[in-house]
Amino acid sequence: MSPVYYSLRMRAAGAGRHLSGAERIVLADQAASAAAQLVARGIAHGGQTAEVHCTLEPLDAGAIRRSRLPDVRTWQVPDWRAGRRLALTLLMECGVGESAAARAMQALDRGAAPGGSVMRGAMLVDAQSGERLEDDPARGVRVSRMDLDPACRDALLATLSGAGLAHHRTAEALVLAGKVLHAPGIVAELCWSDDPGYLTGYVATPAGGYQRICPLKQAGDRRGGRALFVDAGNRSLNGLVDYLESQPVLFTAAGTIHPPRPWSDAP
Ligand code: WAQ
Ligand code: MG
Repeated sequence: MSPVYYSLRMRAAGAGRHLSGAERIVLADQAASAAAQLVARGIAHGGQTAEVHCTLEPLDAGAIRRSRLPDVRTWQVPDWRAGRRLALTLLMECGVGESAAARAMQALDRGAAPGGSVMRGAMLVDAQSGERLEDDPARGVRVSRMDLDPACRDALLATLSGAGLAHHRTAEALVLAGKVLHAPGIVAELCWSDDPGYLTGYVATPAGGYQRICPLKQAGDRRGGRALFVDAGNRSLNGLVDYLESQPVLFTAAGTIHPPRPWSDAP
């Protein structure tokens, strides 16, 4: 019998706001332990968590696409402001307009949801005009149904960890960016965490892969988020959102992982 894959999603909320979320693709015999892990993560928010929702849904195995993770580069910058300048440079190199990139960074910096709080999902941003395109600016678009292939998950995690990328955030962000980079009309993704202690962020582009920037935010800052830059001339927003939310993608191989390098634009 061929294996049955499930989409497993968790979201945790408290005091009327989103606290954390996660998405996995698991086999039936791993579903209970993976769900328990995500519930544990959802309630580990310093007593703020009021509710944790877990959803388990079978996937059509024939619809699953398999792919390779993006190549990884890590740039060490002198401080978070230099990190933002590098992010701007990388975004402009791949065709995002300067003001569109700057506006998106400003939105993430201030809290991209109405009222300055953190969004549950990603903003969709017109790569030229900088206009926000998502229907719901509080929820954004939640990229879902992607994971390391269960058949090689442990080997891929060992490869990442052997290259100095042991944090679960890195593997999860790499998987998310890997799915995003195959999306129709995507020019780039920009991300930094809402965790006040996790300062590494990234810019991902189809040509440049996954480029980590350490640091990309200031220590102690509780704001973070994601901007997905969309080619204005190639905008089938419904098709794009449907792919991001629903198309299952599993990663079966790592890309090239380059050693960390310093970057500075100081004279
Ligand atoms: N789809 C869309 N947006 C999401 C998703 C998703 N599945 N998950 C999170 N977001 C948005 C949401 O606004 C979060 O507030 C924000 O992104 C940050 O999420 O070492 O940990 O889970 O290479 O805090 C990046 C660098 C870490 C990793 C990112 O994001 C590395 C991170 P977090
Ligand atoms: Mg998260």
